[in-house]
Amino acid sequence: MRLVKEFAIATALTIAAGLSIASGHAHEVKIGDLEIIHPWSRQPLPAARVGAGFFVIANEGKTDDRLIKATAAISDNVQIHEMAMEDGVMKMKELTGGLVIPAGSTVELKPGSYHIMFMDLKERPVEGTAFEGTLTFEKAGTVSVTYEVEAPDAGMN
Ligand SMILES: [Cu+2]
Repeated sequence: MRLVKEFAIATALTIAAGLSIASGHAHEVKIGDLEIIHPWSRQPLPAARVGAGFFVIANEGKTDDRLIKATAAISDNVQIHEMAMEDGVMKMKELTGGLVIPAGSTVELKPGSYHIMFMDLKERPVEGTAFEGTLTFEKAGTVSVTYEVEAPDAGMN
């Protein structure tokens, strides 16, 4: 049992080291008329059981599209969230109908706004590493993305 656990930790460290990348550079991926720019995440605080993902989606096409699903290696339960006012308090809410990306516009997922929520983390993202995920759009289809992990307070001003 002990050996199994140590092996699992060693494997996890190897994977993390292998994915280690220089942070801070822009990276983007295209699918159809959509461009997904700089997917990133934050190392969660020690007590947190969830993580968040952010990026910019540019729709250069002439028809609206909709982000309907997201997956990630670090979570089996990935949701699309918005922040909404409820009884005078800002709260996170799942966008069960997906997130519309209007034709010819840009939608930004960022702290305090729309974001991808990685529930019940299987693996905790570590600053300076990266993890894989997918995004599925109603029209453009499914695309693979790589989230670069930044510091726990990244994006807070
Ligand atoms: Cu959320």
